[in-house]
Amino acid sequence: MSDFKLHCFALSGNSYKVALFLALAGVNWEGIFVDYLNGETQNADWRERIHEQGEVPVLEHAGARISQSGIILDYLSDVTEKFGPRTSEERREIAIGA
Ligand SMILES: N[C@@H](CCC(=O)N[C@@H](CS)C(=O)NCC(=O)O)C(=O)O
Repeated sequence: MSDFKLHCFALSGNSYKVALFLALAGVNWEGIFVDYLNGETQNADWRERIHEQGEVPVLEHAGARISQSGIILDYLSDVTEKFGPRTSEERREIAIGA
């Protein structure tokens, strides 16, 4: 069983940013394909289970479910202690890029 689950799809740049982090960090993760183009995120059941506003990416980890790619990246840098800022200048630079 994976430590991190990422609800995502390949055409999503926001998903890609998070998937790239997970891959480069070398953690145990899996992508869960979201059939966005066929309207899966419009589905009431999907919205109730995964994200009420129907947005991707969504990360599941340690009982938490987190959305918004920039927030996810910040969370991941905290829990993995990788790719985080070493200075306040770097923190601002990362926030702009995320
Ligand atoms: N601010 C969000 C944006 C996420 C976003 O726009 N995701 C798109 C797919 S890449 C989406 O799910 N949009 C929902 C919709 O169009 O209904 C983030 O950075 O994660």
